[in-house]
Amino acid sequence: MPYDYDNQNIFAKILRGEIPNATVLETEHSLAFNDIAPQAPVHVLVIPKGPYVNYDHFAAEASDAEILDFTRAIDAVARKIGVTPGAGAGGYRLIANSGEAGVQEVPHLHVHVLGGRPLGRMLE
Ligand code: DGP
Repeated sequence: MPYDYDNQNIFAKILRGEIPNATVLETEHSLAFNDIAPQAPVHVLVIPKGPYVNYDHFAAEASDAEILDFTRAIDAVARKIGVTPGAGAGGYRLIANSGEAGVQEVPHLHVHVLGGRPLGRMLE
């Protein structure tokens, strides 16, 4: 299935510098910034710089370098904001909403990094 990337989505505008963001970390292929509507004391979004709609698209078409960079960028963010398990804050949760049923609002792949408080059980 071809992936239809919308160049006007809000994260594309952030990547082009058309909308400001509170950058947490930037790497060659990834950008991390604070969520505008935080759901926890720590709520960072990590996005690949490439035009990928969702995880499905990214996994299918991103280069190995992009995938490695993105994977490591998520870990680097957790370390930088001090939520890695054992670092005091007690860990974090990663969420990548994908598609309609996943209630993905912004059609550019993003991983939510949530932490800074006990997050409770999500899945029973
Ligand atoms: P999702 O439902 O997974 O697509 O969540 C999209 C997230 O993006 C949501 O938590 C709010 C955040 N968001 C939306 N617009 C902006 C924006 O302009 N700047 C920032 N920093 N975050 C945004």
